[in-house]
Amino acid sequence: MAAGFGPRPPLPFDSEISRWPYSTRFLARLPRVATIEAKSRGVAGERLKTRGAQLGGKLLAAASLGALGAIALATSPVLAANTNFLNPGGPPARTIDMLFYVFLACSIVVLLGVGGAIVYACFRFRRRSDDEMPRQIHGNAKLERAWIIGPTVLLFALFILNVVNVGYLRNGPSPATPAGRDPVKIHVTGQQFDWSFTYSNGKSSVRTMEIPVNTPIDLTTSSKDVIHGFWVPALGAKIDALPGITNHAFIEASHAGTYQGQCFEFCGVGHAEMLITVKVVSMAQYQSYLGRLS
Ligand SMILES: [Cu+2]
Repeated sequence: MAAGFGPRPPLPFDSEISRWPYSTRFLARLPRVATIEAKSRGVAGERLKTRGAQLGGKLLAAASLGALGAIALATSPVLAANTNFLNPGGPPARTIDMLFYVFLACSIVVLLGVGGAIVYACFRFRRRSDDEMPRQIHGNAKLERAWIIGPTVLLFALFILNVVNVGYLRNGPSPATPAGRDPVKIHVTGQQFDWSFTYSNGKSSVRTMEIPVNTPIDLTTSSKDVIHGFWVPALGAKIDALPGITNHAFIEASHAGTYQGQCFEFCGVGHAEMLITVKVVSMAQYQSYLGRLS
């Protein structure tokens, strides 16, 4: 009998082969496994489609709400008029915008400088492996001087810029200067929930104030009840109207037109109704308006 044709003696790793996932038994079951997998993929696909449809529906609902909100805001009488403080209607609003842009530019420079230095340090001086200790630094006199002197100079410059302009923004151009013109005095009274404006001849108007163009308006404000806030963004001043205290502000318009404002201190349930309309007209029209008031 030829040696080697008898039954093969079991090999020590046969049992391992039978446990291997791709054993003969497993391969024989493959078509069934493939069917189950395909089915489960189908179910998962359906679930994915359903979730996609739900998400699409939510996005559509959000977009519709957004569009409705935009239409409601666009047709609002407040937004129909110029209420944008970055679209100045006169010299004080232009001065406020100049201050805003200077502060914004300085803030951006500081943000980029500090943020950039942090990001740079994170990458440049990071620990590159577990057995590496980054170089330890115990001070840098030049850098320390720079970050003390730099911000001090910057803050002092911004402080001076504010000090130089705050008097003008509060009181208007001094009559003694070339830009000085006699101001028109108007007293603003806030009460729940209306504004009234009393002119130099003692006559008053409600909600709508008329002022002459290119003329400083010297405003005094007070309140009959709670704290209100007078603000017509495109013309400048933002000033509280306080009960028992007379406050002071200055506005001016360079062009004829209508400007809208709103009480900016929450003063009760009718706060949203406390709109302010300022009509800017020529001096002749203003004088005629004063004559018509009762
Ligand atoms: Cu209010």
